[in-house]
Amino acid sequence: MKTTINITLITTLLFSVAISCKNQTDKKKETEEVVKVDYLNETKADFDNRMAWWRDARFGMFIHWGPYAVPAGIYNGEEIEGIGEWIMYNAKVPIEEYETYAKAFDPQKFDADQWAKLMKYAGMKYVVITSKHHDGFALWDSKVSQYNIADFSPYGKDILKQLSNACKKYGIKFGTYHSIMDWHHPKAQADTYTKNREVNDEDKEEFKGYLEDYLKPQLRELITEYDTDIMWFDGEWVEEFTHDQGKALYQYVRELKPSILINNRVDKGRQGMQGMNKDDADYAGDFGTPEQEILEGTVSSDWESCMTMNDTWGFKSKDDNWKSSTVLIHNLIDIVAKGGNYLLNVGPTAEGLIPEPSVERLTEMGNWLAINGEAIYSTDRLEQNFKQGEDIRFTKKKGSKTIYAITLIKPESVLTLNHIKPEQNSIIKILGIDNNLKWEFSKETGLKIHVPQDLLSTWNEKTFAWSFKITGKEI
Ligand code: H79
Repeated sequence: MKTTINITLITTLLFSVAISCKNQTDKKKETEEVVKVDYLNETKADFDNRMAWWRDARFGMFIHWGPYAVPAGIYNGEEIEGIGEWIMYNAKVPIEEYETYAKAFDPQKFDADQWAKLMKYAGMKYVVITSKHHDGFALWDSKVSQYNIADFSPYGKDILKQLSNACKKYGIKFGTYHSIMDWHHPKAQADTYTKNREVNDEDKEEFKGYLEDYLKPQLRELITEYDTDIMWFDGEWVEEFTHDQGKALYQYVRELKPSILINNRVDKGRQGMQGMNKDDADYAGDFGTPEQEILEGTVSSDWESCMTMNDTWGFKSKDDNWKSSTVLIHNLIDIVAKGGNYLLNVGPTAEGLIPEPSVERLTEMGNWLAINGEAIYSTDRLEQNFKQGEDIRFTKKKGSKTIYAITLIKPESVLTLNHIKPEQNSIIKILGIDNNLKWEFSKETGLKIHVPQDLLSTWNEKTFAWSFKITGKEI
C-alpha cells in the first residue's frame, strides 16, 4: 500500500516536472519571438536616441563616384545633357559598352586619407558615398557579384574599405548610398530602363528575386563588413518596387544593425524632389530627403537637403557652373535654422581626385565653420521664428539659453532683433571677434545691438556671415 502510494506520488511528481519543463521551453520560444523587434514601430525615445548624432552633425559630404566619371558627360564626342551619373540612361549606352567604362575605371590618385581629412577640415561630420548607383557598379569588393571595383576594374582595390577606415581615423561617420533601381542587373531594370520597355508582371516577379538574392546580400555586406552608419536608398520610384517591400527592407536593414539610420527612399512615400513623405500611409524611413532644394520653412520631422556644388552629382568635365562659397555657406545656415541637415556633394574624377573648385569651396566653408561652428552644430531651430527678414537666421544651442542670430549680409551699425529678449546680464558678441557689444532691449523696440564702425569695416567678401551670440530667449 505504502509503496503504491509512493509510486503514484513519484509518477505524479515526475509528470509535473515534465510539464513544467515543457512550459519553460514554450516560454523560451515565446520570448525568442518577442525579442524580434518591430523596427517599424519604434518608440519616440528610441528614435530620438538613434537620431541624436545625426541631428547634431548638420553637415555631411555626399560622394557620387563610379564608372560614369570615365566618360565624364561625353559620349561619342558629344556632350550629353543632364546629370553625369545618368549618362548610361540619357545616352542609351548599351550595357556591354558601359562596362568598358568600368573596365577603364582606375583611380590611381584616390587617397582616402586626404578625402577624410578634407571632410574634417570642411567641418563635415559624416559622409555618404555611392556604394552602388543606378548603373549597378559596386565600389567595394563584393562577393555577391563580380561587377565591382575589386573584381571588374584594373584598380583592383576596395574603395569603400579604404574610405571607411580613413573616416574612422578622423571621426567621420560613414554612410552608403545604395540604388534600388539597377540598370545592369537582368532581373532589375537592365531590360526596361535602358531599352525603354514597359514593366510587365513578369518583370515584377523577377524583381523580387533581385531584391532577395542580390540587393539584400549586398546590403548585408555593407553593414556587416563596412559597418555603415547610414543606408541612403534611392531609385525607389521604379514600378516593380512596392510599399510592402520598402517596409520589409527597412526592417531587414535595422535587424542587421539596429542603430543604423535609413532615409525615406527605402519606401514609396517621397513626394518628388521636395523629398518629404506623403501622409497617406505609414511609410518607413527616418528622415526626408529634399533633393536640390531647401524646404520653404520648418517641419516637425527630420530632413536632409542633398545638393550639388555645380549641376551634376557624378563628375562632368564640362560642368563649370559652380555655386559660390557664399551661396553654399548661406544654404547651410538656412537649412540649419530650419532644422535640417546639409548633404553637400562632390563628384570625383576617374583618376580619383575631388575637383579643385570643390576643394576650394569646402576649405572656405571649413574656415567659416571653424569660427562659427558653435552656432551650427548641436543646435535646434527656434520655435517661432527661424528667420527675421531675408538676411537673418536664428539657431539655439541645445539645452542652453544661447541663441545665435546669423546675419547673411553686413549688418547696419544698429542690428535690431524683434523676437529675442536677452537676459539682463547677457554678453553679446560676434563669434570670432573679442568685443563685447553694447545693447539695449525694450518690449516696444526689441533688441538693439550696436556694432561699432571699426568692426563693421572688417566685414569683407570672405566673412560670409556673422553669428551674434546672445543669452536669452525667443519672445
Ligand atoms: O543620385 C543623384 C541622382 O542621380 C538621383 N538622386 C541624386 C541624389 C536622381 N535620380 N533621379 N533624379 C535624380 C531625377 C529623377 C527624377 C524622377 Fe521622379 C524619377 C522623376 C520621375 C522619377 C523623383 C521620383 C521625382 C519623382 C519621382
